[in-house]
Order: sequence, then C-alpha cells, then structure tokens
Amino acid sequence: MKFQSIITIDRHFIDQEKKFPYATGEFTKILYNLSLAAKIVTRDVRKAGLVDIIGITSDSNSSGEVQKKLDMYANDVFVNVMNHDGIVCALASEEVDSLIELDESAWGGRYVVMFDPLDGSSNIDANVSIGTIFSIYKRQSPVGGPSQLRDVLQPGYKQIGAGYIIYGSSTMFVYTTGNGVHGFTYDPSCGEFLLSHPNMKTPKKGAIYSINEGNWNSFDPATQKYISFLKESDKESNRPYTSRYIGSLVADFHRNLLYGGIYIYPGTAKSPDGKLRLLYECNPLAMVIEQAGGKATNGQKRILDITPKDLHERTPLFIGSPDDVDQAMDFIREQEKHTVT
Ligand code: P6P
Repeated sequence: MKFQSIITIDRHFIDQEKKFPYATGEFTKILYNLSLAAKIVTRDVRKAGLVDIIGITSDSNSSGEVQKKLDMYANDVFVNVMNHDGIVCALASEEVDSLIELDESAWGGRYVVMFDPLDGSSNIDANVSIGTIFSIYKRQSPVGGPSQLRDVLQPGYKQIGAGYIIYGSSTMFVYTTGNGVHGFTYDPSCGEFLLSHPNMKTPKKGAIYSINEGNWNSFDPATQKYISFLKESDKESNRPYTSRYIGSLVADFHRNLLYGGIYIYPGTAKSPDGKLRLLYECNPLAMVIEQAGGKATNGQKRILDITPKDLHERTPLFIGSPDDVDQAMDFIREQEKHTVT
C-alpha cells in the first residue's frame, strides 16, 4: 500500500527544527503560536459579514489610516497569542504606534515579532482577499531586561523567520526560516494547516505587473518608461505583460510568487517614500521572495540591506521574479545616467 504522508504545519515546524541540533524549541513555539493566531483570525474573517466586526472604528493608526474593527481584532489576537510562555520579549504592529513592550515576565524572551495583522484592510468590506504578514528576529538588547527599540530596528537580512497568511478562497500559511519557502492550506474540517506547496519557487521571469496606475502622473520617469515598455507588443519577450492589481499586498504578492512577475509600489505624490512599511511588510516579503529565488529592492538597493530608522518607516518596493526586478532596475539606472544632479 502506498502511504501518502500528511504533513501538518506543526510536523513541518518540528522537522525544520531537527535541522538545528542546538534548537531549544522556542523558535518552533513562535511559529506554532503564529499558526494558532491564523486559525483564530481565519475563523472570524470567514464569518465577519455575519457578526459585527466589519465596519470602521473611530480610531486611526500611526499611518493615519482609519482602522477597521477587523484590523484591531486581528491585532489583539496576534498580540495575545504571541504574549505567551515568555519566549517573545517585544512585539511591533502596524496598528500600534510604539513598540509593544511586554511585561517583566517576558524579559527573558530572546525573540521579537513584528506584524501587519490584517493587510489590505481597505478591502475587508468588499470581501477581497486580505492577509497577515509577520517577521521574526533575535533580540539585540540583553536578555533579562526590558526590550529596546534596537530590538526591532534591525536590517531585514537579520530576520530568522518571515511569512504571511492569506485569507482568500482558502486560507494559506506561507513561511520561511531560511530553508526555502513552504505553503500550507488550511483544512477547516480538521482544523489543520496541511503542506500543499513544498519548496515554493517563483519563476525566473513572469508576464504580470502589479502597480496602481492611478498614481501614474506622480511616478518617476524611470518607472513610467518601464511600465510603458511592459505594455509594448513583442512576442519574443512575452509583452505586453498582463496588469493585475488587487490593492491587497498579500494577495498581489502571493499571485506573483506563484505565477511570476513584478509588484511595484514606488514613491508617489501622496507617499514620496512609497506607501508600504519596511519592517512588517517589505522585509518579511523580501525574505520570502529571495528564499523563493526572487528579488526585492527599493529601486536603489536590496530591501534586506536597509537599516531601519523608524518603526513605521516606509519604502518604495520592487519585488518579484529576478529577471523582472533586474529589468526594472536597469530602467532606473538608465534614467539616472541622464539625470543632471
Ligand atoms: P493603493 C493596503 O492598504 C495596502 O497597504 C496594501 O495591501 C496594498 O497593496 C496597497 O496598500 C494599496 O495601496 O494606494 O494602491 O490603494
């Protein structure tokens, strides 16, 4: 009889842990807690239309974005689930202005976790796919004392884990700990995330571009030239590309990870430094895409090499298939040659 192994996410975490002989199991517990929070959030996102957690609060977050009830609900779920067994000493969330310093019982924690609890929230009421993005680091401040801002203001290449949960037609948990990218699909009938996409790799070159062309007039000339280039007809280079933009980063990213292509959120008139946040949106997705064979830059340098200065700092983002990101960078370098400084 041919046995079909069923790999639950918990089994996968443990299998990954076995690759590290000195692992204490604490990092695995963080991943387990993230998957637990994902199960809770997916349960309530699925029924959000039926209970009063859709709608707008009177509050807004540090970025001035009006907070949707589901945003804050998801934030509270991740904070409460992660603030357990003292493994994590600090959290940072898009929905909370400052570092979430946990109480003294967590001062022995050796890790910090940052997250965007519900990205794409402007789509919640329209039932469009939304997602959670997370990033895990080792703390920099002394274990046993209170966490410090330097625990979270670390360059992205220091991440030890990253990933996202997409609440779409099905719920998927996609993560990397530096040993490839692995995707799990939630089976609500048994309450388990089951391995469905082992060792995910993005195509070397795609034929999809994702950008909000409503901002065209404020794009820099290089981005305008690159997008126009993608729209030209040329069979050999598979142009024109297809334009796909959901306006929900996790959903746009996930599709392009699977199918190939490039997602761009450049500087615009409204957001000169780009709209997306470095710490809990761009860094984790940059780690995932690089582990899947792709690339992520801010138009000048590798996203993971940027040293953050502020908890909620923004950055332009070019992310996706390596050949597509390289081609976009070629347009930027070409433009710079002709720009008199
Ligand atoms: P725009 C959602 O608010 C978000 O942060 C990302 O999920 C999404 O990709 C982007 O903003 C959409 O921004 O300006 O195109 O509406």
